[in-house]
Amino acid sequence: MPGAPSRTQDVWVILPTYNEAENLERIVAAIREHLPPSGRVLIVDDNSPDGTGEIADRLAGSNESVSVLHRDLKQGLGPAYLAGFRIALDGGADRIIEMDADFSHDPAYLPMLIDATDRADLAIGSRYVPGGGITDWGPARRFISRGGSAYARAALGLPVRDLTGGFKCFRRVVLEAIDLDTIEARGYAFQVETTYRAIKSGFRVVEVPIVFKDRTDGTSKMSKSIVAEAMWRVPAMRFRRR
Ligand SMILES: Nc1nc2c(ncn2[C@@H]2O[C@H](COP(=O)(O)OP(=O)(O)OP(=O)(O)O)[C@@H](O)[C@H]2O)c(=O)[nH]1
Ligand SMILES: [Mg+2]
Repeated sequence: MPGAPSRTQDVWVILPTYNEAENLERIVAAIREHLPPSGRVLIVDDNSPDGTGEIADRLAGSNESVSVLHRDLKQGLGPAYLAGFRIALDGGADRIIEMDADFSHDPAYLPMLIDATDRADLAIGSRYVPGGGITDWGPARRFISRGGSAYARAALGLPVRDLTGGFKCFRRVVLEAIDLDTIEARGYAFQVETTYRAIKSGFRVVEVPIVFKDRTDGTSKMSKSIVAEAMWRVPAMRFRRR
């Protein structure tokens, strides 16, 4: 229709939140600064007790490009992303981005991550390739993260350096192909599983360097059970009938 606003809504950022009241408004503004004008932000909030959901509603009310999915229960990152992916796919997304809401993933990297999917099907923001890194983490956290990626790489025989990171851009074909309905992982294992399935399905995966910053506001949802889940679920992925 001549004069109608563009309906192209090609890039969607899925932003899972649980108690990110201190970060949400600032991160959404920063994301929008770095997205193309047609880009969209979908906040997936699991009924955060700190009022994140109300902030999300306010942002969605005042920005046409922002929307919110409210879920009743905190079920972990994996189920939140899956619900967000389905909405993005239904909405016609061409590229779907995962990122944290706590500024660990710098929105300034968004254009680079999106551009990387011109030559690949999945682009991973990677801490463990030349040019990538981590600021502020102590030795214990570094060990868990690096060890986790090395463990998954060895267990699954994958050539990817950063398997547990959560700053990724998928082409829609990848999410359509990897059978989202059978992914049960909730924590880091979710990141490993989506990349594993993408590679097993024959898609091209690239790692682009990012420097990951520790969160300064809000609290971590990292837990022993998330690490434990990854320990058993990652090797089990190999034996899953696909
Ligand atoms: N919707 C939803 N979001 C979650 C859940 N758990 C974590 N998140 C969000 O997922 C992102 C990553 O979680 P973080 O707590 O930062 O986990 P992390 O990066 O491993 O830990 P830190 O380095 O301590 O921040 C953040 O935006 C969280 O708010 C959940 O169960 N549901
Ligand atoms: Mg974090």
